[in-house]
Amino acid sequence: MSENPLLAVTEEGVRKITFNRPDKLNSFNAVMGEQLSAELDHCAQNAEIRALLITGAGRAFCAGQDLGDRDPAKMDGPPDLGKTIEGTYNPIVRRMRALEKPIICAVNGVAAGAGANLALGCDIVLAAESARFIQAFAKIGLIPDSGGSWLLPTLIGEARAKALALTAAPLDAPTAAAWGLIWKAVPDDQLIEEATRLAASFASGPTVGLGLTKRAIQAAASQPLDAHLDLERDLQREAGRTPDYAEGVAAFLAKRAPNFKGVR
Ligand code: LHQ
Repeated sequence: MSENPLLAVTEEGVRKITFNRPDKLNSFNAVMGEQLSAELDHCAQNAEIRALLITGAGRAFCAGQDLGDRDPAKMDGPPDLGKTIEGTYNPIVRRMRALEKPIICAVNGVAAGAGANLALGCDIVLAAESARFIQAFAKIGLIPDSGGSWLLPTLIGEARAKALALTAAPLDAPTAAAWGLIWKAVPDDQLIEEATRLAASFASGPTVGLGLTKRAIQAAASQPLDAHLDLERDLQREAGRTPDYAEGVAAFLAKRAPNFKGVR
């Protein structure tokens, strides 16, 4: 078994997080959950980190919960999976959505169960053309979690969401992109290069404005346009006061590249 189930390194403003249990298709265990939560807190608290890139080691992205760790046959009574959701998956999804920095997911291979939905909860999802997304829950009598039953209909509509969730049929990455479930499918050998390039561009971008953009887009699902216009006003007010707005305009007018600092 791999020594550390989660690898993390910061390079030039990008925190790269790698799920690292390749022999178990990076299926999620308790240690990974704790480490990912701690990582997301670390990224929130450190100003030098301006973008995140999440990927998996080996041939899979993540096969969801490690089912060996949640085997009812090894338990005294019926399991309380709600406890696992409340203690592990929900805090991670909430942290990912609340983090006002872009999170790129490079789905390098199969993404199943909670693994698929953790990927879909990221801000920009790139996937290797050979990758597949599987709402595997139906095969074991569960429901899509980690935000899946919200993300799927929100991203691709009820008809496709229900079909994927009820059949657990694998969805190939090019179709996922064509349906708007993810941003892009890219040739396998170009995935990490393209994701890294994108992360680097965010790490030298106007971080505060990008974070407020994320907040605005996420708020759309929960309020009508009228209320949303007020939110846009408030967030634009905040963005307009950042040094990066002044720098962006100055660079544009001087016909030079901007030098964003990513601070308030
Ligand atoms: C695994 C796993 C795995 C352990 C592959 N666990 N070992 C939340 C709350 C609490 C509890 C329940 O769950 C949740 C959320 C969830 O995520 S539920 C959904 C859990 N995930 C799944 O049901 C997916 C299970 N995996 C699969 O269906 C297949 O492995 C896929 C389709 C992902 C890949 O298939 P193959 O490419 O054919 O690979 P494989 O099945 O041969 O797997 C390779 C190894 O990885 C194998 O171990 P072994 O020792 O035999 O080589 C698998 O047992 C292991 N593995 N997923 N989730």
